[in-house]
Amino acid sequence: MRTQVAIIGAGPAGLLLAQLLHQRGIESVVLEARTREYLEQRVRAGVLEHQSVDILKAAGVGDRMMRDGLPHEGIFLHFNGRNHRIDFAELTGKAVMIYGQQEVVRDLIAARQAAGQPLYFEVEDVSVSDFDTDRPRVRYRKDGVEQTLECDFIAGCDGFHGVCRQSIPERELTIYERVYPFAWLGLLAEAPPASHELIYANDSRGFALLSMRSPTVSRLYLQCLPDEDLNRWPDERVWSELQARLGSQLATGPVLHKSVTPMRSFVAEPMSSGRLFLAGDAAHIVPPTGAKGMNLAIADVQVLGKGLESYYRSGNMEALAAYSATCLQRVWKVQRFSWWMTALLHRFDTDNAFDQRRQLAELEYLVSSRAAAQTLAENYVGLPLSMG
Ligand code: RFL
Ligand code: PHB
Repeated sequence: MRTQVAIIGAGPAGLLLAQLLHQRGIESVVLEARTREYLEQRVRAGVLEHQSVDILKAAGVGDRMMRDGLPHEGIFLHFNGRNHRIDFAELTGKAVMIYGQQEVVRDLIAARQAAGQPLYFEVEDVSVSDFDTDRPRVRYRKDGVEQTLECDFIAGCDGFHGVCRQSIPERELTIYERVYPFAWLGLLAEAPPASHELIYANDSRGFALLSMRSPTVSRLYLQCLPDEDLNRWPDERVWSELQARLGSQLATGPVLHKSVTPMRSFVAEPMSSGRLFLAGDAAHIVPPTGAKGMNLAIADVQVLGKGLESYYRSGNMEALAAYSATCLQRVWKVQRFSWWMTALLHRFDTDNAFDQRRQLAELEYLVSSRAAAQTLAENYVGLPLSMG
């Protein structure tokens, strides 16, 4: 089998790249290890930057998002017993969109199928090779049959635990990493959110976040131990802890999903090797506090799609050669923001009373200085791609 671009992974990065290429008449094959049902139900990100919204609309997959998504023009920071609003619309003229990652994935899978383009689920034993030549290959097994896919380029969109980054010779990559000494316990519940906008709380008991998926479904998080045992967290304890940290009277309801997410910052440089290009979580991870992971994946494939388009139009490799450097400029700014939001809002086990007062002083400064609030706002709604 032969195609122009072999895409490994059908998360937001892989599926959106496939759609961007299809719009430009470039052929691709998408290979995914999991089932379609699993991808469409996996509860993950929920916030789209304004630029991600524009990219999804231009990709022709924005209809349901524009109908069912919730545009938000600000967030609340909760500390010292009070909520303080950061007004994105006033500070930046922009907003974000609340729309679940699994809905983005659902829309992209539907678009791929409507276009009649190849997307294979439950593919096993994927391996990538020969990307240091102009005939890269992907081997995999589907329904028990070994297959080889020859291509011009491989897009490694297979997430943090995928095979693509691991196939790049170790000596070519530099890894930058920080693992945080806490995790998030996340709850999805059938309960109307207690606030119409997100609340990020810095509380002496630890961080908490109120988010949502719709006017009747709440998404809530609280800082917990990195190896937290969910058995220690029956629903009643989670609700009362959230209530205490968020300082809001929460409407409770049936819990649809409960899980623990470890937190890390991670960058692999460069984001390419020969004709293999890494995009999204395969190349970098951010702690979820800034709501950036899915947005970085979307920004990466926008750059990669343009690079591939330029190659197939004119045979020019220049934009592809610049792919890694172009993305990393922005990736590092987003890494910095995600680390900063995390450091501002969480309790670290190494913190003492001085650190806690310093955090509160920084929060006070943020909500009393327009310059400081604007810095948060312009990063949260999303830095432009050109700031790369
Ligand atoms: P994904 O979504 O992990 O997709 C990779 C896909 O590759 C498949 N795969 C393979 N397929 C074939 N062969 C192999 N060998 C394969 N190995 C893996 C996997 O099955 C999978 O389907 O990566 P992608 O596309 O780069 O997208 C990244 C995002 O998923 C991720 O950054 C976000 O979910 C992070 N994130 C958030 N991002 C935001 O922008 N805003 C948020 O509000 C936000 N909140 C979050 C988050 C992540 C969270 N968790 C659970 C990690 C909240 C949480 C709790
Ligand atoms: C979410 O709704 O899942 C969410 C919102 C904001 C974050 C992280 C996750 O910072």
